[in-house]
Amino acid sequence: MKTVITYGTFDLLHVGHVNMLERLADLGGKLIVGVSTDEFNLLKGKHSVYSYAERAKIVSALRCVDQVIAEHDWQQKKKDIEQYQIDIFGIGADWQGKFDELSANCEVVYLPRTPSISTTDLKKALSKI
Ligand code: C2G
Repeated sequence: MKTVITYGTFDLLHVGHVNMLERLADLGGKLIVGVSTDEFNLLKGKHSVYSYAERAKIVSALRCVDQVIAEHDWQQKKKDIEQYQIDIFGIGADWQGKFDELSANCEVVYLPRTPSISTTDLKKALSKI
């Protein structure tokens, strides 16, 4: 059993998020998800429809997710990897290479995104209804 960690906003949870989380969970057997706080989202230039509390509750309800923690900043990953004894850090290939420095602390994997779906597109579609 290996412990996997990933991070994200996970606003308006959709099948692309679920595909990623299920594939990451399958890599190790235990999955911890860092959900970006509303404050960190603003630093990422994102304005979520759902609050942090709502996004964290929705993600934690997924069968493949074992634990949800708050993602407050860019720097916490190394500490999280140590604190939660992480074996694998994984994230979508849209971040390819951005977190390679974590390979000193654990295995780093970038997985392909699910095509043709994004929170941005969902927001656009909903705004036209
Ligand atoms: N994702 C995916 N397929 C999509 C959309 C998203 O696989 N169609 C994946 C992303 O690659 C990411 C995860 O779902 O691994 C969460 O995506 P976002 O909520 O957009 O999170 P992001 O803004 O990438 O935040 O410190 C890391 C950041 O917090 C990542």
